[in-house]
Amino acid sequence: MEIKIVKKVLEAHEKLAEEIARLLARNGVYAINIIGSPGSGKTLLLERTFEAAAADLKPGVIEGDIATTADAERLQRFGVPVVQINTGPFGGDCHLAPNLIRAALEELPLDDLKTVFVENVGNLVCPAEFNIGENEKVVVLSLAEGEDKPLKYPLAFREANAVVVNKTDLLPHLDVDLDVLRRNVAAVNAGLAVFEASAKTCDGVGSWVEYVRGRLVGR
Ligand SMILES: Nc1nc2c(ncn2[C@@H]2O[C@H](COP(=O)(O)OP(=O)(O)O)[C@@H](O)[C@H]2O)c(=O)[nH]1
Ligand SMILES: [Mg+2]
Repeated sequence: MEIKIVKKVLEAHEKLAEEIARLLARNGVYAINIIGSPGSGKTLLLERTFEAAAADLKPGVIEGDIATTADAERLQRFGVPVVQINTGPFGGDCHLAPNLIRAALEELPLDDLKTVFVENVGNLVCPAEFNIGENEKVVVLSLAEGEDKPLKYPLAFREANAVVVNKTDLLPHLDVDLDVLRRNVAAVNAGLAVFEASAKTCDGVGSWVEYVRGRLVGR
């Protein structure tokens, strides 16, 4: 009996994710689901991305956090539509489920948008398990987390199309070997596009922005 219930919930999630994917496609909107640990730099990378290319990317944002509207507030200066989801009132889920994404999309002017960036709840575990109808998942991993994280949290790296290795400006202060990190990423998912960047200094951010622009070509 219990197994049946679990299966039904998962089926409902999958159906909703498919519905979201159709809704996005109908509106010609490309959705990127950003996954990463708390503090890896997801929001700062979004800020840098919008500084560089908000006019072209015409982004909308769904911000996922257990509590606060802090990240939504940080993005307000760009004048882009932002919806904040707090999972705290719904039991503090560590991921954004498709029903929440569906509700958030209703608050976004999809007609006017070319991209939707979802900043998922900060962690490398739960968000990797959910298809939310996005076009692709991207992991933001900061160098300070250590080079072993792709091996320890392989699903996120397997599900993603790209990883932004952030905070490269901290390299001189850390005992992290970038070559080992690259090898670990490749061991988990050889097809993953790897960008090395510092959202602080903007070093390398351009290549990431070009990657996103490339996703919109012909759409
Ligand atoms: N040194 C350095 N700090 C960064 C970088 N990116 C983000 N930070 C800092 O790391 C902290 C967390 O960043 P935030 O964007 O809030 O991470 P999020 O929790 O993943 O959204 C903030 O103090 C940022 O200023 C970076 O590339 N280099
Ligand atoms: Mg954030």
